[in-house]
Amino acid sequence: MNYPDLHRIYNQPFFNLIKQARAVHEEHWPENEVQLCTLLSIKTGGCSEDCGYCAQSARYTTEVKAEKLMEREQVMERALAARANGSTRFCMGAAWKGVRSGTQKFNQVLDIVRDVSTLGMEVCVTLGELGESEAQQLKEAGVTAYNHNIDTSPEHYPNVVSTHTFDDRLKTIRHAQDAGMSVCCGGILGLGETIEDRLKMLEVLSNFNPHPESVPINALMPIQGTPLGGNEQVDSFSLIRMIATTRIAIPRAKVRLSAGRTNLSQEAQALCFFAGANSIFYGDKLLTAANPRANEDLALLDQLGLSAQRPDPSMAAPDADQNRPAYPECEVVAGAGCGC
Ligand code: SAM
Ligand code: DTB
Ligand code: SF4
Repeated sequence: MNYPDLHRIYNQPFFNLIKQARAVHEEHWPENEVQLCTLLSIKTGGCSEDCGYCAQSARYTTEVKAEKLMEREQVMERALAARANGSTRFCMGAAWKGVRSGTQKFNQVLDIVRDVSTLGMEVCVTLGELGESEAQQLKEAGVTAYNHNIDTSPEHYPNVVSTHTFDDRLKTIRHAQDAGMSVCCGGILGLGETIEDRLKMLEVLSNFNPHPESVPINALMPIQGTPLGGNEQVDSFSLIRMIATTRIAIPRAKVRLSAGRTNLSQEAQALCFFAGANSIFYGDKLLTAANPRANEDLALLDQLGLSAQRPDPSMAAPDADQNRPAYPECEVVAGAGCGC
């Protein structure tokens, strides 16, 4: 979908927008289900990158202390607990610029993925930059989906991060897609961007070919000590508008109401589900920040007559549309090619 269409959709009167989004949602997701995903930070803090929102960057003094990569036995314990609590996707995050084949840390991650993939849950990882070979090995080890967000518009990205580029993000996404992993890719609201930036981000996401399997919409959780720690909380109506517009623009993707739910009323969350959100992070913690308590979430879903979605661990990546060029494409995004 292109920017003018997204602008028109987003700027309708609020009720027209959520009504349109609801119709698209019911057509593609008639089951009244919400996917429950549990996050675990398997390597916390000490990250070389300077993402201005992140508690885990080594460049800022935050409450997060750097830790080493978790052992596979500990990770398995947490994955088993997540499954016992009803989670169907287990998402493991690492505070790294990226991973490289042949390194001890990457081999350790592959072992963790092999173990977790035996549990019947969808396995998601978010490890930063990937090349072709790393993506292939993760796929073979049992990863279902790779999370790598574009976070904001191409224009606003350099105002938030200087240690890597928007195009670097797109290249990693291409490598994950080429390896046959589903891509989980979305962004954050509240980084000092305009509504135009939010819609330009959505324009990029909606032009992915194949489309992203899931789109996390995070609301900035301002972290003291980071450059964006003093930013205002995102207002609920613009979050709901963004979710509705995402549902309309990418009908078959799961739209995940992600970080920032601790700041949302249950009524605002209900409107997000009405407008097309059908996935949440579930469990008392995100990576380092707080999330609503699991029993409160289950009570909310029950109140709304929503049930937990079943896992689909063998989930194939979405099919590409053969009538459109593959996007992101390395040559296109890098100008001169990425050398991969
Ligand atoms: N290091 C990997 C990367 O950057 O892709 C994975 C972890 S990173 C923490 C995953 C995503 O979490 C970011 O892309 C961003 O969208 C989201 N995120 C991080 N800090 C956040 C915050 N303070 N508030 C909201 N979302 C946040
Ligand atoms: C995503 O889009 N949001 C998740 C997940 N992908 C990895 C992470 C949210 C992080 C919130 C801040 C924290 O816990 O440090
Ligand atoms: Fe590192 Fe990811 Fe945080 Fe950026 S968002 S500082 S890459 S952990």
